[in-house]
Amino acid sequence: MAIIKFPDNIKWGAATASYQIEGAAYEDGRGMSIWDTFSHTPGKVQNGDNGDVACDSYHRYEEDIKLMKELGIDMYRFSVSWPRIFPDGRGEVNQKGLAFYHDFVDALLENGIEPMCTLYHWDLPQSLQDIGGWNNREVVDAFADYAKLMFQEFGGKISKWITINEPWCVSFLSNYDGVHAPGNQDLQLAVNISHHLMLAHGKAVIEFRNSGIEGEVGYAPNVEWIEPFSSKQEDIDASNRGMGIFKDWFLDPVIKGRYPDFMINWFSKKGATLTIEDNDLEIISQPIDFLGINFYTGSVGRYKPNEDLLDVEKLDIGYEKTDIGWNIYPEGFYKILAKITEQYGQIPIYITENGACYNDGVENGRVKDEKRIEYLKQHLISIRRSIDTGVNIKGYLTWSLLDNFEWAEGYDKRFGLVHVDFNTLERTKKDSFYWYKQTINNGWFEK
Ligand code: JJW
Repeated sequence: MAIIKFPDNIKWGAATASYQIEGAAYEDGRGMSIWDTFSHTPGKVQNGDNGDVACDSYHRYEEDIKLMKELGIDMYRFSVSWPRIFPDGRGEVNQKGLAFYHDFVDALLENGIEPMCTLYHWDLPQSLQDIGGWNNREVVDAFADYAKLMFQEFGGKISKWITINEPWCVSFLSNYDGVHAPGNQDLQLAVNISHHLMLAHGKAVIEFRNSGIEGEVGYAPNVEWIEPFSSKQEDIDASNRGMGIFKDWFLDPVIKGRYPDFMINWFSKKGATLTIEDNDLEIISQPIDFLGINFYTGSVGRYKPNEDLLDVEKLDIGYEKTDIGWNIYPEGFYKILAKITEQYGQIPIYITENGACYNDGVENGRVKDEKRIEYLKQHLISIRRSIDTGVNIKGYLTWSLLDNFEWAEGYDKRFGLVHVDFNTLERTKKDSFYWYKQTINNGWFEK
């Protein structure tokens, strides 16, 4: 048995996102988002689920904050629904939307919980999709205007800001694989959108600095570790592409001010070109204050022509998997953090998402999710090891506080420390909730 102890100044938290928890989809002047459209399109989401009600956190946030307070988190990461603020994405501001987030943030602060606010966690206003979505540079400017308004409104209350969550999901998963809204399958579109997202990020950072408010701004790419199957160069290259589409493609432009040639060349080989306008890279590479990293999984990668976009076959070498089918690979968490630090320096990092899908139900008022506890322990051991080797970890926020709407997977895939009954909306604390509470309280756990 060992004691795994964390530095006193590490911040502990939990994360959620607006469309996944809020519900109240038609209330108080909220406009439609691409996830309303997508989830109401038959065949797009498992069981035909949608976010109309979700966890009903829009109405139950006081109860949720009580849970956070009991859990003892320092920080809560949530996202703002852009179409609650601008029902049409731009133009008229919806005061009721702003009022909701003021009440919510005030309640967090009264309870001593620091808000970390994500501006874009996937619920693009449908009106903006109607003019081409992220493929249209007008949408980039609409995002900068929305960000500016939020900084002005919430300066002095919110000090940690994330511009874009998981740009790979927003571009490739949503516009090449077609798995998430808006569900396109077009590589050129996905490449354009990935660049426009980075531009939107950079413009928001400029707005943040110009606003003069206190605080820190960053963004949150999701990453995976892909271990080469062999020492053959073709396997190493394939694995680097497999990771590159998450890591280098979305980190190089921000931190180094240029896109990685090996990825530009690969996309062009697959028929898509990257078009950059003058000054774009200067805007994108504005200094940021921290990096958010979302990590869940990884795999072994082997070169296989025409297997997928990147010609990398992700092998199953017998990993244990969570209930969403993702490999459990805590070693990969350590490795990707070491690699990011090697490539980009000791930039402050918040782990903005890490957690496990297990679908355990309530039995006699209790949820025995010991596998989630084990997953969290293994990944926190990787964090401990990362800190020891010089990765600048500032905080750890688990995904998620609550079971919620897991996008195309619907409500069946549960990531929460708190169980939600989606018929009654009743919340039940899982065993992992009590374990995390104790870990936060102690600053260590036993393994
Ligand atoms: C990959 C599916 C075929 C969220 C993926 C599907 C098959 C090419 C979880 N992170 O709910 C990745 N999440 O909102 C943000 N992250 O491929 C937060 N990534 O593709 C969580 C889904 C995801 C995915 C899901």
